[in-house]
Amino acid sequence: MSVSVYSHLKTQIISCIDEMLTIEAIRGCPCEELREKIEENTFNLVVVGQFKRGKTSLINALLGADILPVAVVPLTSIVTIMKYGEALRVNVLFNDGRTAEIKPESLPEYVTEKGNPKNIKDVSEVVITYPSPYLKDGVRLIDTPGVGSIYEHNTDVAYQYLPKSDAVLFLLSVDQPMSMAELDFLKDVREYSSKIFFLLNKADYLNERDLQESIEFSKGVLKETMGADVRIFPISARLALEGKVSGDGDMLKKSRLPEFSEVLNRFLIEEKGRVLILSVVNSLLRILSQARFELELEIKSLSTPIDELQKKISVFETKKQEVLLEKRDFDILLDGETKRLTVDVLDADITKFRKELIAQEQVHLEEQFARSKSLSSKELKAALEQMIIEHVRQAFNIWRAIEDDKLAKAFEAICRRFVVKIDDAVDSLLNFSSDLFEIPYEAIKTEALWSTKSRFYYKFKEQPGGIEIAASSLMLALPKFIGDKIILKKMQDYLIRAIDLQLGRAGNDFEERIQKSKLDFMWEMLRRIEATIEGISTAIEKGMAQRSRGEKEVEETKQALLEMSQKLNETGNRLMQIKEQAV
Ligand SMILES: Nc1nc2c(ncn2[C@@H]2O[C@H](COP(=O)(O)OP(=O)(O)OP(=O)(O)O)[C@@H](O)[C@H]2O)c(=O)[nH]1
Ligand SMILES: [Mg+2]
Repeated sequence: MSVSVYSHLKTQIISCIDEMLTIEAIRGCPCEELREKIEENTFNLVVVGQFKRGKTSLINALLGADILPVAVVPLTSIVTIMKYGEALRVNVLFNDGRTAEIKPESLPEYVTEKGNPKNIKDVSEVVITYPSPYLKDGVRLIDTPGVGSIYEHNTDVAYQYLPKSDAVLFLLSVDQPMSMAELDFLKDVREYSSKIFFLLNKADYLNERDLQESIEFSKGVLKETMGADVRIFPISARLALEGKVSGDGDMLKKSRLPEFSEVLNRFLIEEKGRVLILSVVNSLLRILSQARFELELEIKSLSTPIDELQKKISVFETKKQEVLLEKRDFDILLDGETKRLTVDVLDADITKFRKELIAQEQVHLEEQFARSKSLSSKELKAALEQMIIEHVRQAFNIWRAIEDDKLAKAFEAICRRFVVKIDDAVDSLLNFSSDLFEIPYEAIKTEALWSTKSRFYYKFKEQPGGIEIAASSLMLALPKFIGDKIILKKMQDYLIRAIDLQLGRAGNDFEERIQKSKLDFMWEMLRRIEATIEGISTAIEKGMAQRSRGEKEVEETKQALLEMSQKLNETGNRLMQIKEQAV
């Protein structure tokens, strides 16, 4: 499936949903939710690499516009997220939770090392919306600061976005052979992300023979680290951008970016797009199938003799009670499972992270202390304090992103198991009623929805909340030789306090999110059992109520119901066609 097919199927599905929403026999809510899922699906691409490999240039090239600042010196210092929007707009998010919209021209004042040295402006990330067709189907491009430059603080920032990536674009460039630091970074990237594409940028510097040599060299080095042969895509971000901006097709082709783009898109669609389409279509077919069953039941109860109908209703009642009991069991089980997630996973991770971070930062603190002998007490205190705040913040941002991903996966695994069980309960109720009232019912499995990476229930926090650490209150009125020792001791206490405060917050935040995700899931899933029971009961009641009216009215109702059923079939056929195109 290509991007354009994906895009086309997506539009078709949305139009089917709109159609379904006009049919009286379908209750609106689940359809709306499915529409949201398909409309909000994103493909997150994170661009990483050593400084100056051309990450930012690549993003400009993919967009075909000179939006992000590029330079010959280490530049990008802040993560920038590009996503689709009707107009070019730039929003800056700060570590303390503030946001501000800025003019696009002011971008360098926030995202570059020069305009915002050492991130004195305390920016956490920048979000840019732009009407590029490339972003239209939910692609998000994430630019990260280069690792390994003299600006150490830039390095860590790059890590935070890896866990949520669908693919990582790892940039190498022909003008700098691969370094040890690059390989170390790659080892980390490998830990956090499941798919890495390797790009060898600035191919325009070399002739074809030298380029091949450069590719072979990188391949050899990468094979060792990755444990297998990897494909390397030579590209020229510069030529690609120039080609796109000037409309020079030959130049674009020469840049070889289109070749890579195609492979990348195919991967994204196969991996995520197709599964999403199939699962949404299956869910819609399921809704249709159930609605059709209820319609037929209503038609049936228009004509079945009353006492026969009443006997059947009382048999149905018994089954209904059984299913409701089962539903209560699900409630209790799910509650237990999520509690276990909090205790076994989250609490254990917090304890481990705390221990490691305290040990690591105590070493840093002592090193910094030894280096700062010449400072006055006041300066010493300020320097140590600033270091603690910076380090703790960095460490937390990274840990939080990884933990978030881990919890999301664990939570979805729980959901997956329950969905299968709940589907079975609903199907058993429908199959039972199908036998009882002698009406066909076609059960459609929706499992595919849960075998995807798309996280439907776990509440991701889009923006990590600000990390604020209050300065320590410490008297400095002691003589320097005693004072410095006391400062170190006080700063050690401060470090632990800062870590514990952050951990307390992060822990609560995670727990709350697991709880909310659970409630959401429970509500939606268990509601399906109730909706099924209600649907069946209502259909019978409606049919029975109609019978007291004249024969002519009954016939008219029957006709209207048959027409509605016909509409359901038509939409069902359209969905089946979509499904065929997607497999
Ligand atoms: N010749 C050539 N130069 C390129 C190409 N891509 C990028 N450059 C140049 O390489 C330099 C670095 O490009 P950037 O895009 O800023 O690199 P970066 O990886 O984002 O750098 P940091 O943000 O500092 O990590 C700039 O001078 C670019 O013009 C290319 O394909 N060919
Ligand atoms: Mg850059």
